[in-house]
Order: sequence, then C-alpha cells, then structure tokens
Amino acid sequence: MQVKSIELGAKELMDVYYYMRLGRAIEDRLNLLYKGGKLPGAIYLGTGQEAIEVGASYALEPGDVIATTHRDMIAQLPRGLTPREVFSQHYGRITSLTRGKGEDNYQGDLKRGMLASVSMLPNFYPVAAGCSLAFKIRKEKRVAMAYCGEGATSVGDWHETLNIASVQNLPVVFIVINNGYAYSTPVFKEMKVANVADRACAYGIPGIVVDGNNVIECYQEAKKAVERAREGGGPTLIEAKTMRIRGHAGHDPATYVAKEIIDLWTKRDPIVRFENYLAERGLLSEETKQNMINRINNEVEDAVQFAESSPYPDGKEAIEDVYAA
Ligand SMILES: Cc1ncc(C[n+]2csc(CCOP(=O)(O)OP(=O)(O)O)c2C)c(N)n1
Repeated sequence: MQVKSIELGAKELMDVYYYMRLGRAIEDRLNLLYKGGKLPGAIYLGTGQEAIEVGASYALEPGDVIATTHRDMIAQLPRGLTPREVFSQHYGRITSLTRGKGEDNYQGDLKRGMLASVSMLPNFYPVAAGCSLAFKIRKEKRVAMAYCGEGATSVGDWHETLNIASVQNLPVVFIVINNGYAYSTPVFKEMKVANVADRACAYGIPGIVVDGNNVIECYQEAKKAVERAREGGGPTLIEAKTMRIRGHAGHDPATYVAKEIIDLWTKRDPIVRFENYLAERGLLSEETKQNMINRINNEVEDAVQFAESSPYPDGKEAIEDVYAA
C-alpha cells in the first residue's frame, strides 16, 4: 500500500485546507440554523479545533478506522463524510447515514471506516482498541484512531483501554483534544498532571503533546504514530492543546470562559495560521482563497437545500437497524 508521506505535497496541503474550511463553514451554518430554531436536536461544535480534527484524521489511509465523538464531525470529512450527509443528519431526514435516527453527529459508515459515535464518553476508545485487536489477529496492516476530549480521560474506560492496547501492542492511535474545558469545568479542576500525554508513561507507550492549532504539526505527529502502529510499533497517545471557541453546545454561551481567553485563542485561529503557511509557500493567493470559499459556500448551500427538501423517515424505520439488549 502506498501511504502518504510525512511531508505533504501541494495538492494534499490544499486538500487539508479544503477540509478545514469546509468544517468551519458547515459549523457556522449549523450554528445559524440552530439559533434560528431550524434544527430539532442539539449541536456540539468543534470550531477552533479544525487543525487537530483534520490533521490527525488526514494521516489515516483508506482501510483504517476512525472513532470520533459528537464534537468531531470535522474529522470525518477527510474520510468522505459529505455536507449533504451532515445536514440531513441534523435535520433528521431519511437521506442521513442514520436514516433519520439520532441527531447531531452520531453518524458513521463502516465502508468508509467511520464508527458512529455514542454519547457516553469515551466509550468508543475500547471499540477502537477492539478494531485494532481484530486487525492484529487477522494480520491486516490497518490502524484504528480514537478521539476524545481531555475530560473523558478521567473515566475508567479510558485507562483500561490504554492499558490493554499497550499490553497487546495494538495498532491504535489515541487522540486527546485538550480544549481547556469539559463543559464548564476547567482543566485544572479535572486533573493534577500538567499534560494528559504525561499519563502515557503509566502504560509504557509514547505520549506526545502537539500544538493543536498547527495542522502541519498535528498531521506529522499523527502520521508518525499511525505508521508506527501499522508496522507493529504499538499505540501512541497524542494530546492536542487547543480551545473550543464556542460553548459546549449550541445553547451554551460559555460565560464561564474569560473574554481574554477567547480573544487569545481567536488570534491563534488554526485556519488563518494555515492560510499564512500556504501563502508563504506560494500556494494560496487571494484569488485561490476566494475560489475555495465560493466552492465551499455553494456546497453548503446545496447541502442545506438538499436536507430541507428530503423526506422524514417512514414510521417503520424506527425498528430498522436498531438493537436492544
Ligand atoms: C460517561 C459520561 N459522563 C458524562 C457525560 C456528559 N458530558 C457530555 S460532554 C461532557 C464534557 C466532555 O468534556 P471533554 O471530554 O473534555 O470533551 P469536549 O466536550 O471538551 O470536547 C460531559 C461531561 C457523558 N457524555 N458521558
């Protein structure tokens, strides 16, 4: 299999830029629709986290698997999630991946290696480890990647998963997006360690801190971890330091965060930083940027129209594809 290089070429860099901007545009629109009372459910946005969302996910290859949370829709875009699927999901329409069941970003598609997330955190960590155990037993050179926030690392499942993944030397990469808050609880009230990555040494695996607003760094560290896992080197824990610059969910104005903190992180906007990086390398002119924005705006507009004009599921759908123990 031809895997991506650690140094991305011009086309790949522009792909990364596209996914970051597409993610931001989708979320901006979801926010407007939510505030306008158009969406039946909740929204959990990852605005400000685009660098780690896209950077880590882009490091995966077609046969790999990603397990994200309800905040990580943007990480599913490089796996092939489309704007039409996103808006159909939020509108609860038959055209969504869950065929109108669930809400928010609880969507997945095994054919594209996207596990559907569940609300309980971090319940997809053990599932990702289970996938990677299957890959190992079948001697397939595939990798699983699991995402969660720093708050979820206080739950027992998280620690048990890291331990078993380490002991079994599983091909799995653990991404922790440390965005400063678990709902309204700041990090210093969540844990006494300076870095979530410091916890990796308790399990005998590498723990790496990355600048979560620098997409190149996020990609490169994830890529090294993914390929190490693929070659039998076992799991890695990557902690991305970043900040969600919106509230925990659509209803939350995040008044518990000082304005200065939001301002500081807004200045570190990962998309603007990446635009500067691309411009310095002669890859992004004002015209290219405007073309990209226009293309994305059209895609988002098309997706909203598509979702709004799609039917709701028939009643019989309620008992299709569901499982009750
Ligand atoms: C086991 C469990 N307990 C509580 C919740 C309620 N809850 C949903 S999101 C959240 C905060 C999670 O914070 P973090 O893991 O840092 O992720 P973030 O929301 O910042 O992306 C909580 C407590 C949950 N979903 N699962």
